[in-house]
Amino acid sequence: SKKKMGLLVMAYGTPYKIEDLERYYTHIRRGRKPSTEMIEDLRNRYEAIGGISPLAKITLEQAEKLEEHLNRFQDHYEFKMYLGLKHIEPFIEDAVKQMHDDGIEEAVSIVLAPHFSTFSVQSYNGRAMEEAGKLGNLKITSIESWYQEPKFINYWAEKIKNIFEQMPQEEQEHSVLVVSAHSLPEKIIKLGDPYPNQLKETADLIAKQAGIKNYCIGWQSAGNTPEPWLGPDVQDLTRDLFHKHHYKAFVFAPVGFVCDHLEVLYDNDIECKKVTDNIGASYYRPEMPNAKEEFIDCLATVILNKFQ
Ligand code: FEC
Repeated sequence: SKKKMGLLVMAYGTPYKIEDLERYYTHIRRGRKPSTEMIEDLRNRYEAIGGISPLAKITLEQAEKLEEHLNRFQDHYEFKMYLGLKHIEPFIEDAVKQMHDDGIEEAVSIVLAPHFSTFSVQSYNGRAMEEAGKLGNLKITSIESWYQEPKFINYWAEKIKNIFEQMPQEEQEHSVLVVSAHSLPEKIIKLGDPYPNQLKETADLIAKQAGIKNYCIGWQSAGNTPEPWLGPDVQDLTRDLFHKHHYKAFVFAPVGFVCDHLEVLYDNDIECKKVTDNIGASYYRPEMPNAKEEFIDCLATVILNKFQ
């Protein structure tokens, strides 16, 4: 008979309804309540993308399809999926507890974000490990990063190539690709965090495969705190690139994310587009991976490689 294998899929989480917004935001801020203005500002951003984020639905679909795909394409294990979120229920700890209660003794975990940082992926994995340690008799093998998976690079390279091919000739010759991820506090550099280099490497791999010469990396969605964050911010970068090179088209590839959600639908599609509108350049943003078959296959490959 097949061996039972827990599949812990971890992701950021989003408010399910607008009433969840305050406690969600408070959790992101590690228990510090946001001010009324901050809540109002966040609510306005959710309203601008249609009232609530599509993230909850997409994350669940990704996790369910991943389990299904894994069980369809191999015979060795029977994967059972548990969804664990960083900032809203079902929390990472809830998922680990459920796994333990179901008698699972071995599991593999993946975070739905491709790059490793002590601030992002490590905090997901650390929470899962800590809970498993408390419960005992549950061994979790974590995947730390998966941006190098050729199917991931291929996803973006193909989508980007398509966009460039469909541009008017005039734009094609004066265009730039901006590859981005979520900004993090700048202090991670001093701590030797691999995150900035991983984004750079991702951009190099994608640009090479897509045959793009003009490209750069940028950071987006920086937090609302006084400390310095990794830059350049994608909006500033867009303005600078325009002033230096007079590009007629900007292609934004937010490769640090995998879904349509606030950071993409607002920070890219509204905020970056404001800048390109303002300078009179065209705005392009390839489709996010979401629960597309090719992306589920990419995640499944990453998981199965862990067993070789
Ligand atoms: O609801 C949605 O559609 C959006 C969900 C969402 C994703 C996301 C991804 C990342 N974040 C990362 C780090 C930080 C740090 C802070 C921070 C703040 C916020 C706020 C919201 C929010 N994040 Fe997020 N992030 C999403 C949503 N994030 C809302 C609070 C309002 C704001 O600042 O805009 C700053 C915390 C602080 O103030 O102390 C740091 C990282 C990722 C990508 C990796 C991952 O998905 O885990 C890193 C999706």
